[in-house]
Amino acid sequence: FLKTSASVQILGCDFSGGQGKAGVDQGPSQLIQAGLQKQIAQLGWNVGYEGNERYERIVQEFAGKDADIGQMKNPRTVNAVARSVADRVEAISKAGDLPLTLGGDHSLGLGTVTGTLRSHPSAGVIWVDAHADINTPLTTDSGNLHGCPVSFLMGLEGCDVAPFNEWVQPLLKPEGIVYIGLRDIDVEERKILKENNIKCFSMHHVDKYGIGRVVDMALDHLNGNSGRRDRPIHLSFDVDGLDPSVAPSTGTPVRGGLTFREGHYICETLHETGCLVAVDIMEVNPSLMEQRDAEATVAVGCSLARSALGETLL
Ligand code: EXY
Ligand code: MN
Ligand code: MN
Ligand code: MN
Repeated sequence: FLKTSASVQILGCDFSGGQGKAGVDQGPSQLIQAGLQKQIAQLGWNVGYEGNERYERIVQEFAGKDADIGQMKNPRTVNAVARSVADRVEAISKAGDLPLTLGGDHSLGLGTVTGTLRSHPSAGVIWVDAHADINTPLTTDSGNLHGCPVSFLMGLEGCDVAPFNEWVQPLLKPEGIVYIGLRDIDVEERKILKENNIKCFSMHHVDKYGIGRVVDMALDHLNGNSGRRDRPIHLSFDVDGLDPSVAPSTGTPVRGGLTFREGHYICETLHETGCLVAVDIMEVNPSLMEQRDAEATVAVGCSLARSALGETLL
């Protein structure tokens, strides 16, 4: 696999329905206002940007008509938005461009990874997060679907439910994802991760091995320990993977996270592989914490994206 795209298409997903806090739907517009599009252009990419009108329409369509299904909150809205995102990411990717999706809450990951896997069925996923986002409709206590996208991607028990089963396919195999940064996992999620033998580098492993070896081992795992580095990679970066001192304005902060450099190192190293086919920057919520915290979080979201697109390479 050799990536040849010279164009990035930014997909702004102003969506918050996968969790309960307002404001995460302002993440994309803030990242854009901070100059992300121009910053990426300066790295030598052609850059397009598409905003949120399509998702706004979906949110309005279901407003007041989206009762819980079992434990799941806002299921119809999350479903329709993820479905639409999947179609866009697939189309962008099939056109040979690199989709950069800005969230918005991480339920969007169901859409982005589905889109990538339709275009690159062999792609592997690196999911940077404090959380595993692998609850199922049967195990979730919060009912927040941003805690569930990975289980839907894998078609785990309990995920064959309406309305998701109208389109979601189990495209992701347990060996096709690696986590980095985990430190807040629910009891039942832990069971799921163990039973499915899913590769997890928690903060404990980052401390133990250092981020350099962790990223190396993550890439080795996705490449079947073949020594090659040619599997297409989808990076889904939840900014709460970073320490709250680095990315304070996010809905579910957990202390003890990745440093500024560790986060950027991941992005830089994945860029270096030449195999990145999609990038998500998720869970930036500029309405949380103080103004200066919001600005710092937006700035780090921009710089993570730039690193994934090659900024620091000389
Ligand atoms: N595991 C908890 C839940 O399912 O509600 C917390 C999930 C937070 C998910 C954030 C987006 O990464
Ligand atoms: Mn997440
Ligand atoms: Mn998270
Ligand atoms: Mn539970």
